[in-house]
Amino acid sequence: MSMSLFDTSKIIKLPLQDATIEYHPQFFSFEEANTLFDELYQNTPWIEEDIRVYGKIYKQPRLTAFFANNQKKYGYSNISMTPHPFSPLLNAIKTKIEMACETQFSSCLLNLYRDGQDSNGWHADDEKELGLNPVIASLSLGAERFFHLKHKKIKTLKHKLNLQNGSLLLMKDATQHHWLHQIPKTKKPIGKRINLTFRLLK
Ligand SMILES: O=C(O)CCC(=O)C(=O)O
Repeated sequence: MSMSLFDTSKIIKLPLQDATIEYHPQFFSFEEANTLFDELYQNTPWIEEDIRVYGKIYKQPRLTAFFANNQKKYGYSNISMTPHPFSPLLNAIKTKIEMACETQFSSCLLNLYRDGQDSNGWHADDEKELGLNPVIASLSLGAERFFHLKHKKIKTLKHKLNLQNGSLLLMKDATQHHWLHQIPKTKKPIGKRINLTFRLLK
């Protein structure tokens, strides 16, 4: 598919203390985003990982797949993911995002939220291999889901935004140091959502 040029006219900077977060609502048009969703949904080697919570094993409440341009494994929450090589489609998405945010990425974690019962609990993207102040570029495709943010120390500082189909969220500077984020479950009947988070693993 051909991808439209990046439109800088609509970038929303979230006014949050101790964070640098930009939201690009229409990074991809709805039409492009729907095509990307279908291709990634069909052609990604999705897996359902086991996670350990307080010594008990559960199924992770979403499917995942990990891609990188090297062999480095990525570990979080007792999970160690071995990368697949980037597909031409993922490489094209990566290049467009790299141009937009003037940052190079080495890996991409894909999450598939099958319905409102799939979720991603409170966490920061602060694994050691991401280094200090990582740039995390997070692309949303498919159903809209709420993205919650809360400050680690100042309990009154919270924010939520609805991540729309085709949108890109950029988190930079000390954001991961000061803030946690989550995708909560919802009882609303909603469709599937794919999220791609591009990262540079050191
Ligand atoms: O699905 C999302 O928008 C968030 C994904 C996320 O936080 C992660 O993979 O670390």
